[in-house]
Amino acid sequence: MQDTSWVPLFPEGASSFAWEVDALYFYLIAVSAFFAIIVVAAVFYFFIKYREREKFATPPEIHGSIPLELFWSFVPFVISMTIFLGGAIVYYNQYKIPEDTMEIFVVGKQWMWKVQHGTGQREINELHVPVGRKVKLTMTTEDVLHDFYIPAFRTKADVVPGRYTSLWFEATKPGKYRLFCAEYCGLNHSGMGGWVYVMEQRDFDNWLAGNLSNQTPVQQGQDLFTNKLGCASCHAGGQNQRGAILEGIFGKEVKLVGGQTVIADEEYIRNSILNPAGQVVEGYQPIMPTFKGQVTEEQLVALVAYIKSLSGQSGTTAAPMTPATDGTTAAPANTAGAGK
Ligand code: HEC
Ligand SMILES: [Cu+2]
Repeated sequence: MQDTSWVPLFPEGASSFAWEVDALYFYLIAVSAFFAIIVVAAVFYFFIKYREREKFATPPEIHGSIPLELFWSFVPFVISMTIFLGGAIVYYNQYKIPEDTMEIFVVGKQWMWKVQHGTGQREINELHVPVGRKVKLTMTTEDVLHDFYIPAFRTKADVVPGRYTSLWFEATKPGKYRLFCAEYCGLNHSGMGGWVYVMEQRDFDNWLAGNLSNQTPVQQGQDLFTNKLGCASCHAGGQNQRGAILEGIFGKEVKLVGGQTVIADEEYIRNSILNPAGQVVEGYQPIMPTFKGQVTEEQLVALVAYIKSLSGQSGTTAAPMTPATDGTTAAPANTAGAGK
């Protein structure tokens, strides 16, 4: 049973884990209803059984019962453990991001969602995704806390200023689904939403192809890196290299001055750009200037995508894309199979 759309109060379920969330929810309701009924029935039963029959009667003394104590300790323990385990499994499936995802960037802003695809296609308050493909959203916000919520996919995640958060899903049914901001974020919070369009892979490819003149995030990042922000003057390699080597660092451990090591993930790269003095790479002088206030969230996303691509991590299409050097875009290939 994977379809709960017949339940009047439930939104349609359209992701690979929607039914798991619903099943857990039904289970919680069933457990609660079961005990509510027992309690209410016992209340009425005792009402009648122990009603006042004569004034000032002394009831018989009750002594403890070990088997009874064991029984009502053990049974609730087992039940609460099934709730815990069910919750943990559903949580794990949602928050562990699988490897082979198509990455899409999302920047929240009072009061809109700005989306950019790996091919450069941009959209606002709309998100087009292919059906049967694992999609990862890497999200941040320009201003306050927001929360990206797609009820039909049974998933949501906070979008936090100054950080990247991510969320993944695999849509199972083509269609049009609601998208909301689920964190009160000011006057027009209720208007901060839109639609998710789940399309067949072929339609999605056509939709993407409708806008190939755009730069991809990687190309945009490269442009910022070499031209607009001048990162290349220190990081380009060769004899004049004064900055740390960026090729191949993504996902690897970086040794910092002071002996600490960190994993070079999106967050780390972002911090290295905004607050370089905070984590200085071993063997280098802290000469990198801060770029705080000079780059927008979208430019940061592009820089991160570019630095990732230097490690052979495109993360933007399922097909491995060679780091963009000549301004061409790898066409999104349909490689992912539909489901497990
Ligand atoms: C003045 C030279 C200079 C400029 C300009 C510069 N950097 Fe750096 N960068 C460095 C140095 C030196 C380090 C190593 C010391 C440190 O971590 O601060 C570094 C470190 C980094 C790191 C961490 C690397 C690692 O191996 O962990 C990243 C990422 C980075 N820079 C990105 C950028 C980006 C993006 C820009 C442009 C927006 C930029 N840098 C501009 C000199 C520079
Ligand atoms: Cu919001």
